[in-house]
Amino acid sequence: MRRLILELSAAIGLTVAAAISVVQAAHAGDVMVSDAFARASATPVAKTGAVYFTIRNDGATPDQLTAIQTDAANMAMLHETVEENGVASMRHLGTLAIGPKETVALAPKKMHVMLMGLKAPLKKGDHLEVTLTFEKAGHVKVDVPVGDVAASGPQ
Ligand SMILES: [Cu+2]
Repeated sequence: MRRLILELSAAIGLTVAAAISVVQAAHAGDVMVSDAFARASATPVAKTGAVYFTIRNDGATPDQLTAIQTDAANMAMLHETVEENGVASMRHLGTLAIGPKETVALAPKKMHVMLMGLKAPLKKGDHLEVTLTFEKAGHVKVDVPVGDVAASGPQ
């Protein structure tokens, strides 16, 4: 009996580990996307939101992120946060290049995917599906868990 319980718990442990790895990373070709998260909306009437993740290019040639799509919002685009004279503002980036063997992290105060025209406010615990299109690797479907209003990483 004791042996059976041990084997069962080992099997459950493996299942949980497998499920977590599926949630934490998605890839196509040489491109891997991991550590995705979104911030919960601060108000129930929020129309914009931000999504963050890390992109790694394991290939020997450069690739670039060319399009972002999600059913959670009317539009999703890449934004860079720039600070000039102490004032932070956002700038739209058309594409994002990822060099061979390079890792690029979207993070608060650096870069984010801006969701514009949210269909519903983002609630902690929700999951969004975001599809990233790379010039060479193609489409990568990313599961994005929603964290706290001020989340700085996946929780
Ligand atoms: Cu923005």
